[in-house]
Amino acid sequence: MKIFFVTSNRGKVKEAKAFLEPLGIKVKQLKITYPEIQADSLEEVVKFGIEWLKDRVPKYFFIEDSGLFIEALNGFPGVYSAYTYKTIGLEGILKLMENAKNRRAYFKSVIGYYDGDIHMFTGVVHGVISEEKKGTHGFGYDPIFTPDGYNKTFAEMTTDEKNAISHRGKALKEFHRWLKENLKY
Ligand code: ITT
Repeated sequence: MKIFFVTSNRGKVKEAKAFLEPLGIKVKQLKITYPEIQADSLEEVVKFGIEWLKDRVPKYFFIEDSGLFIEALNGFPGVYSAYTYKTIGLEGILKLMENAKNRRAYFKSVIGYYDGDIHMFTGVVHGVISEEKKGTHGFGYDPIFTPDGYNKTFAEMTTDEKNAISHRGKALKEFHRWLKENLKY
């Protein structure tokens, strides 16, 4: 089966392909920019995005909204992760964290799939914000996030290694489980 992934982020597409294609699901990127509302939760952003896209994009499609939630910053950048990345960037986050004793943070991913109804799948990974940038793989905040149980950042992992433990990998796993139960492909 083939499904569209509506996103402008090539890093997300690479991860979704690496996870879903070996399972027989072809993923095709559609670069259509949709409005991301200012909301308190990733779920609300996803729901609004799908409502806007559903008459503009062929079925079947999914979108994904994700964010990095840092304890010492009361959950910032959270739903503002994309904007924060583009403005203050990794250096800005490391600066805000300079004197923080608590470096705990988590990534959350919400996938919204549309087949006439909206279905959501979520994944979370906990870890810490590293003292400095490390690694060149992945994208976004990967060079400053070290998942629990590891002493390397996401940017020091291969796509498969990251997918096995990441927020997006977990959401993709739930998504795949649902597809298998609900569709014949
Ligand atoms: P879309 O077109 O899919 O919206 P985006 O990059 O704008 O792509 P989001 O709106 O979901 O994505 O914003 C999430 C932000 O968090 C963005 O800056 C990403 O770089 C970052 N992010 C999300 N998942 C990440 C991951 O697995 N590793 C590192 N950074 C991540």
